[in-house]
Amino acid sequence: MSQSEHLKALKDAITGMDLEGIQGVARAAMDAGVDPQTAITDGMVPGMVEVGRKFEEGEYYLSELVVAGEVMKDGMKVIEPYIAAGASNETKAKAVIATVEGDYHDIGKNIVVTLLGVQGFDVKDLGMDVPAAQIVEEVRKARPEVLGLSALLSTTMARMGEVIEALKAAGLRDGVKVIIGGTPVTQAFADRIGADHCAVNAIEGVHKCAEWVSEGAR
Ligand code: B12
Repeated sequence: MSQSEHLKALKDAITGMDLEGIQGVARAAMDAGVDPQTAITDGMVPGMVEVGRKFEEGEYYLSELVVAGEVMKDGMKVIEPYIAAGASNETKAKAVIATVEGDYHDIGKNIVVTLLGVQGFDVKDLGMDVPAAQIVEEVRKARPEVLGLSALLSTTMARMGEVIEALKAAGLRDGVKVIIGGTPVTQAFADRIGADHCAVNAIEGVHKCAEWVSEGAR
């Protein structure tokens, strides 16, 4: 099988909600030497985008979203160790990351956590549905160079602004770079709420974090 056939098989396993098959498909891609990051970004993620489109068009229901999410997570379990094996451990900085309150989407955030780890970040992952007060408390305790926030819903993205306001109120905003990500967020939104950067995707976002640290961010 060629690389593009492996990527298509990964995408099809997600859109086909192939819970039994995904790990075999992912293992075959890794055995064939497909780059693990490419397997995620050009294989599984396009599958999730397709699932979202079908949901929007009424062809898929919530149950399908749930299963597709599980399939993606099972695939990640196979692929993640291959990414971690290439870890550079160069950065030596701290990051705190969370999906904001009211939002139960964590697949994209989890990819960011993995990639930050590969860059050598010591990552504290607070999970999903995390209230602003808890995020601020973690920043106070860990004093990370970077805070990453994720939101996938147009109804929860406003929470990111609340986190930044709470950081300011606690006198912690100047000590940390804030990066936001997720499908509904834009650079214009980041500017409006006072975030430092809006990630185009996980890879670009993690590069930005590494750049900040190499510039001596804080
Ligand atoms: C899977 C999924 C779910 C799963 C989530 C499972 C899980 N554990 O995450 C479940 C079933 C729980 C779910 C529920 C709902 N969902 Co949903 N879901 C999706 C779906 C299909 C895929 C999301 C995904 O995982 N994509 C793959 C990942 C890898 O991509 P990503 O999250 O965008 O992340 C990438 C980047 O954005 C970036 N990134 C993300 N976060 C961050 C953070 C930082 C710091 C950085 C640097 C980068 C970064 O990195 C990632 C890799 O590049 C999307 C459709 C879509 N196209 O996004 C809908 C979607 C997000 N859901 C939607 C909706 C409406 C819902 C529900 C309200 C449905 C309902 N009626 O109940 C609920 C809400 C639940 C809640 N309160 O959160 C809508 C949102 C519309 C909107 N704009 O508000 C979407 C867009 C579907 C649609 N087209 O209508 N969903």
